Amino acid sequence: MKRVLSLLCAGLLLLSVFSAGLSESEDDIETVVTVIHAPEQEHPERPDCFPDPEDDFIPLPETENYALNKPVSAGAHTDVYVSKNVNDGKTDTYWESKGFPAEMVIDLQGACTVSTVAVCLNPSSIWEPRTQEIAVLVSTDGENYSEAAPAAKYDFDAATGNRIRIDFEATEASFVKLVFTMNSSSRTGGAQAAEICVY
Ligand SMILES: [Ca+2]
Repeated sequence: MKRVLSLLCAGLLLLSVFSAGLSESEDDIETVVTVIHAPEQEHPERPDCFPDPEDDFIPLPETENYALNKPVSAGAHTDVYVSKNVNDGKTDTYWESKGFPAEMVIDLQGACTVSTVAVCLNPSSIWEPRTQEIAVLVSTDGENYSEAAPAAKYDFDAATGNRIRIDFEATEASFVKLVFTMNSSSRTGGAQAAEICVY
């Protein structure tokens, strides 16, 4: 019994010494916090040797894109490249028609004054340059269309954002129809558009 008590006392002594050492070392720790405020920066900055490729992109209007997420209708599509990809706001999804001519109708769901249509492809440079022939027609009732911009050939190039814009005289429209009649790409037999925007 005496031996047990001795061991217990020795244990308590060791524990108290250890605790004292621990609390002493905690007291020795100095906490140093340096607060660094980042400078006000509204735009990303890049060195001159890395020019922003978007500087050369064809500019699009900054006004509302009336076509975004509106109902669309088109003829047959290729593979998984369905018509609703054409105005989902993403340039990495696209519509591809099966053959020509290919019509794409966008229901603006109400009368809008429109004067620009933009057609975008994926801006990645793996999309090699191509030319597509496109006409723009407008309608207020979805049945009777008039030509806003006659069929013309437009060059798509990743160097300029892989997008084109078609400007025409401002007109009232509830429906905008694009008619594609040619695509120079050897990789497809149809029209291609990642986004069609209407301003
Ligand atoms: Ca898309």
